[in-house]
Order: sequence, then C-alpha cells, then structure tokens
Amino acid sequence: VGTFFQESPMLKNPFLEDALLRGYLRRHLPEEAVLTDLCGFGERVAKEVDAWGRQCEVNPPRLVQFDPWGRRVDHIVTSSAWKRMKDLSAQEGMVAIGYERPAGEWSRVYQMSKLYIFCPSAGLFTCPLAMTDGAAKVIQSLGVSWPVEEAYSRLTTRQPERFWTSGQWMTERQGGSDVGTGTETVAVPQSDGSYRLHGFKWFTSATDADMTLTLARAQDPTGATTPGSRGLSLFYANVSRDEDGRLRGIEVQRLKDKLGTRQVPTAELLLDGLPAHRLSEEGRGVASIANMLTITRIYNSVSAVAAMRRVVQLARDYAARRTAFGKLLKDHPLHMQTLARMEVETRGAFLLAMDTCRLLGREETGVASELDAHLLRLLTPVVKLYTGKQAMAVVSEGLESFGGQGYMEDTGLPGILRDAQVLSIWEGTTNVLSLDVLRCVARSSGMVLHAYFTHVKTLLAGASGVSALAPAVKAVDDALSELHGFVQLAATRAPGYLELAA
Ligand code: MFK
Ligand code: FAD
Repeated sequence: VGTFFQESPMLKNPFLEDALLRGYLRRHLPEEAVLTDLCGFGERVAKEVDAWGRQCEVNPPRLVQFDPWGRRVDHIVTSSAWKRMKDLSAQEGMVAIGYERPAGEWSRVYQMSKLYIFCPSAGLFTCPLAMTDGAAKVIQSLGVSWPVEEAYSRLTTRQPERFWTSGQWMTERQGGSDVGTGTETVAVPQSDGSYRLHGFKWFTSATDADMTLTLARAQDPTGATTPGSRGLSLFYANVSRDEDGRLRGIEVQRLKDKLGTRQVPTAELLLDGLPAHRLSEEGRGVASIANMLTITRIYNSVSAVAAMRRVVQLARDYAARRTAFGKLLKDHPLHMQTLARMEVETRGAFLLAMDTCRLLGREETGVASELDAHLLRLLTPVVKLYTGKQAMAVVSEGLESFGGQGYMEDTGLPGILRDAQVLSIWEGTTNVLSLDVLRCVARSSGMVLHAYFTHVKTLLAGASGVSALAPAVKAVDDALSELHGFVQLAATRAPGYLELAA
C-alpha cells in the first residue's frame, strides 16, 4: 500500500567524505603515496568491505564443543566475512604499517588514519588487530628473539597466509581492573625452561587468535607463588591443536552472550596445562604488558572517533534525502544544529586521538622529546576514557537523527550503538583510567602536567590571531602564570587521591 519508499542513507568513500581527515593529512603528511593508498582503501571500504562487516554482525561466531561422537573439539566457527577481514588486514598492512614505518615518525598517523577509515566497516576485526599490534609492540620492546621471533614476523606481515593475530588474556573472574590481586593463574616451570599455565581466563576476545600474551604467577621450586601485582609475569603462548585436533592445554568453556561486539568471539577459557614461555622478568608482568595497553587504548580511541564520524556521515547524507514538514531535514535549522553539535564533538575527538598517534610515532622513531613522552603517557588514558564516553553520546544522538529507522536492526545503525557501549569498559574502565592519570602524575612528579600546559601554550600561540579564541588564550595564560605552583600541588596531591581512591 502506498507508493513512497524512503531512500536509505548511502555510505560514500569515507576518506573523500572526511574533510577534517584530509585537511589534517595535507598539513602533516602530504605524501602522495599515503593519500592515494587511503583514498583507494576508502573506496574499497564503501564498495566492498562494509558489506562484509554487516555479514560479521548477522553471522556471529558459534562454539562447537564436541564432535558428533562426543570428543571435545572446541571449534569456534566464524563467518567467511570474518576470515576475509583477516586476509584484508594483512594485505592492507593494518598492523604492518606501524612496524615498516614507511612515513617515518608519521607512520602511526598513517596507520591509524587507515584504521579510522576501516573501523566502522570492519565487523570489529579491529579488536584482534588492536591486540595483535599490542603484542608486536610488547615483543619489540622486550626483544625480538627466541621464542617470539616467528610470532613477531607473523604479527607484522602483509602475507595473509602467514598473518597471525594475538589475544590479550588478562581478565579473570576476581579481577579485570585489579589484575594484580585477581589473577589466580599459576605458571608451573618445566625442566626445559618453559611453563605450563593452569587457571581460568574470564574474558578472552577474538579467541580464534593464533597466539596470546597473558599474565600468570610463576611458581617457585617449592610450588609457592607471590601474591599481588609483584607476583605476576608476562607469558607468551601459541594457540595450537594436537594430533587429535584438540586444543593444547585449553578448554573453551563457553562463548559470552554480549550486548554488542557480537561479531567477536569472546570466550571463557580454562587453561589446563597450556604450554607457555615467560617473556618478562619474574614479577614484571603488569609493567611489561603496559605497552600493549598503550596500543590497544589508542586503537580504542580511534575506533570511538570512527564510530562518531560514521554516524555523522550517514546522518548528513540522510538529511539530504528525508523530507519532513515540506522540506528536507537539511533545511531545518534545528536538525542541522543537532548535526553540527555532533560534528564538533567528532572533530575535537579526532584531533585529540590523532595527536596521541603522532606522539606514539615520534616515540617509536626516537625523535620524541621528554615533553612528548610525558604527553603520550598522559594523553593515552585521557583520550581513551574521554572518547569512549563521547562515542556513546554522539552515536546515540546520531541514531535519533534517523527517527524510528535509527532503531531498526536491519539498518545496521543499532549495532553501532551497541558496539560503542563497550569502548568505555574494556581496556580499562573510565574510573580505572582516571586513576591511571593520577598514577602518571604522581610517578612523574607532576611533569606530565607541565608537559601538557606547555603543549597547550604552544597550540594557543599558533592560534593567537583568532579573536574568538582570545578568552581561552587569556585563561590559559593566567593558568600558566600559576603553573609552577599548580604542578607542584598536583604532584603532591595525586598520591593522596590515589590512596583515597584505594
Ligand atoms: C577496537 C577496539 C580496540 C580494543 C580491543 C580490545 C579488546 C578487549 C581487551 C581487553 O579488555 S584486555 C584487558 C584490559 N585490562 C585492562 O585494561 C586492565 C585495567 N586495569 C589497569 O589498567 C590497572 O591500572 C592496572 C592493572 C595496570 C593496575 O595494576 P597494578 O599492578 O596495581 O599497577 P601498578 O602497581 O600501579 O603498576 C605496575 C607497573 O606497571 C608500574 O611500573 P613500575 O613497576 O616500573 O613502576 C606502572 O608504572 C606500570 N603501569 C601501569 N599502568 C601503566 C603502566 N605503565 C605505562 N602505562 C600504563 N598505563
Ligand atoms: P571490575 O574491575 O569489577 O569493575 C567494576 C566497576 O568498578 C567498574 O565500573 C570500575 O570502573 C569500578 N572500579 C574498579 N576499580 C575501581 C577503583 N579502584 N576505583 C573506582 N572504581 C573502580 N579482558 C581481557 O583480558 N581480554 C579480553 O580479550 C577481553 N575482552 C572483553 C570483551 C568484552 C566484550 C568485554 C565487555 C570485556 C572484555 N574484557 C577482556 C574484560 C575487560 O577488560 C574488563 O571487563 C574490564 O577491564 C573491567 O574489569 P571487570 O569486569 O573485572 O570489572
């Protein structure tokens, strides 16, 4: 009945549609090869990859625990689209770019720009990519030598048939935020110097990974372990099968039934003698995995901004197709004000996230100043916690801009909101990251704040000709004149706040 059918919003090349991204790159990384690659990839994302992403959502992974004759097999069956995402990720160098460094200190900005284009269409394959990149970073920081040389080369390869993904198994039933107290997994030393892990990992995402980094307590010769964070070491394990096809030392207890991230197999795992190698010094597990946390938190931030950008792009397109009260939505000032507010949030978040990527790239290529290193340490938790919250608010607003259709499952829009909800939970909740900020203020004796204010001052100096910014410039100038006392005060107070929070 009726002849009217609403045109759907159209996904266009996310690179060409993003004036801010292109402007940012033109200013900082105007290399033709990079821009051509991103533009070509954007075209592929819109025309091909986005449909695979949708397939990942509608064909979620499932667990086959037993074969027809009752033998334990623990097969996580994933969709063909999910497998295609893995090959695509290798071919496009989604992790490799960060290690090949084709754009020197700007390589992370290049890589993360590509991730940003990919994220909302990736069917959350960006989750294993984050952990894969984090694992490569940890291995690189501890030394690429036996037993992880091959792993490193596979994590960072562009060859799909060699490409490995990694897990990050930290959370146990007693503690996800507080892994120091909550980790029960023990590592039993073997005569050849390796270990066998026994324990239960409560959340392990992308459990179809080829390897993992994980935390456990190494037993001493008497079988005793050290409690707390100082008893944790970092281990590397392959996820492999024996000649009977059974997982070596792992039982997949079940796949989790989740609000969102349904594309990703997140499992509960029983580690029952998993063969592993210790990578860190004994007791340095948390400090050693911190490099992984930095990478995955930056991925999280870029994903958050990408979700906001996608919903804004689609909402803008829809506003030029949908009519209400006799004119297109784009001609209703109030509707456009709503979209403009979303755009402003997205732009601010983009610049903050990209600046963190810029700092990471500088640190990795040895050109970071002391100020850069402090800024990277401070901004990583700040940008993760801030963009995680922002993404939920902006995406939720974005859904409303499609009216009732924004709530309809087969438009693909509700999935964006479901997936945004996790961004403030995994990789450190908002409160835990707030405490991480205090931790780095305290441990640097306030130097991270000094670095921050100095950075803001430099940025504002560049904008001093813009009259609308005059009040902000004055406010920061006033704050800077009290900077010395403020930094000292913050450094003195941070340990107190930490104690209070504990
Ligand atoms: C597409 C999206 C991408 C993301 C996909 C991801 C999929 C999901 C994966 C997960 O969720 S994996 C699980 C993530 N888990 C967390 O993020 C845990 C959250 N909890 C924390 O971050 C706690 O703050 C922490 C576990 C680190 C607290 O542990 P401790 O042992 O009480 O910390 P402590 O004693 O303050 O620090 C131990 C050492 O680590 C110190 O070094 P030193 O011994 O050398 O002084 C710290 O400086 C260092 N450290 C801790 N956090 C750090 C850090 N170093 C650098 N950066 C940090 N963030
Ligand atoms: P808790 O630590 O119990 O926290 C509960 C609440 O208490 C939170 O609001 C938190 O902010 C608050 N809180 C805790 N400590 C403090 C404090 N000191 N001060 C103030 N507030 C505090 N983990 C992995 O290791 N690997 C994975 O692959 C993985 N995948 C995941 C996938 C999904 C979809 C989800 C949802 C989680 C995944 N996790 C994974 C687990 C995730 O990292 C943890 O859930 C998260 O770190 C929080 O830990 P928790 O669940 O134990 O919560």
